Amino acid sequence: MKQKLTIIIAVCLFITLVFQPCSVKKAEAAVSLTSTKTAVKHTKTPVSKHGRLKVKGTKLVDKNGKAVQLQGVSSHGINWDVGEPFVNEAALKTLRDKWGANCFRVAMYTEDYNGYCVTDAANRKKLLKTIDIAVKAGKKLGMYVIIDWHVLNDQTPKKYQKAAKAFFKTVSKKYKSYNHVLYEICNEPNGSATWSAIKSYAKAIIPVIRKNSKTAIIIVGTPNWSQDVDVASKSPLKGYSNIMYAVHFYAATHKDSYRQKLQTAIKNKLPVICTEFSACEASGNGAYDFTSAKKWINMLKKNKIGYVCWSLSNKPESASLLKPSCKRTGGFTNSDLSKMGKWLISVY
Ligand code: IDC
Repeated sequence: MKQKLTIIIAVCLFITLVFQPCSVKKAEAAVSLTSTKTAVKHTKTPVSKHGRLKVKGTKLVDKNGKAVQLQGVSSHGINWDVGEPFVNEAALKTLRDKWGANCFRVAMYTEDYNGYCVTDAANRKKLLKTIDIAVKAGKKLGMYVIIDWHVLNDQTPKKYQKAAKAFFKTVSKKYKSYNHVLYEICNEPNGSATWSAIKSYAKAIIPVIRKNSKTAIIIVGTPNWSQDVDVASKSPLKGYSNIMYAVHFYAATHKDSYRQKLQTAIKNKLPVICTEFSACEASGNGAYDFTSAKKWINMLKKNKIGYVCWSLSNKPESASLLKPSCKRTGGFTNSDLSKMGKWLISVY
């Protein structure tokens, strides 16, 4: 009997010693690659869980009226070869399952390098195809997809308003039966683009989308590279539903005074969403300021404001979530991630 007990204890000890370090290692790997618990165990996809999103008061809410926080990743410009290749189902699946993202933003520049408004018909078709790949992948994977009309060099969205109307007519018609598509109608108005000019543009575009989709979320950029949400909050658009306003930040450049603008917008009850951010400088390069970035993220989490990180690319610049050496376009592993990429998934 005593001998039997000794054997049992010895076997138990053996099992513990051999298998425990192994399971600990596995758990560590899971933690370093996946940050949220839900990211590991999807019983339902984000879209099957939340359904069509709505704006209620200042918040984005789901089909049951419960607040939802979007956590997303933005493509780099799909008109660049450092952006387009990463827009595919395998990449989005990794973002959903390993990173904990529930949203993908497909960024299409309007004027910069081969952008939609300055390129030829063949390339425009290719850009629409890339958007379609993102939308279809999002549908299959149950992830929200933001279609972003990426105003930047063009400064004022009024410049290509006619093209924007045609574009949003096309995409809102094409995707009218999909409940996972959101429209961002002007990434970052800047230069002399005033809030009243942006509002006039929004008033031209919103009805075009509403003709096809009565309820899709429409995100409006704000002056000064989508920083002046305080200005927008003093004079929001009237008479429309499911409208949100964009705030963007690059944490090494935009600190307390910019967070203050967001605080003002929150106080004034503006429905805000952060559709672009990074921990680096506004140039997309330079050093990271993770302390400032954490302050932003804490503020966003506290107020349940969604956030989308720039960008899914291996371009050698600080904002890229992948290392320049990453040759994969999907199925990214931990070693493919840049310092920014690793930080991001630790925050989700
Ligand atoms: C940057 C890209 C960079 C590209 C440049 C083009 O990271 O590779 O050459 O655009 O002008 C924004 C813009 C976003 C910028 C990003 C970083 O929305 O297009 O991307 N940024 O500069 N606003 C603030 C920063």
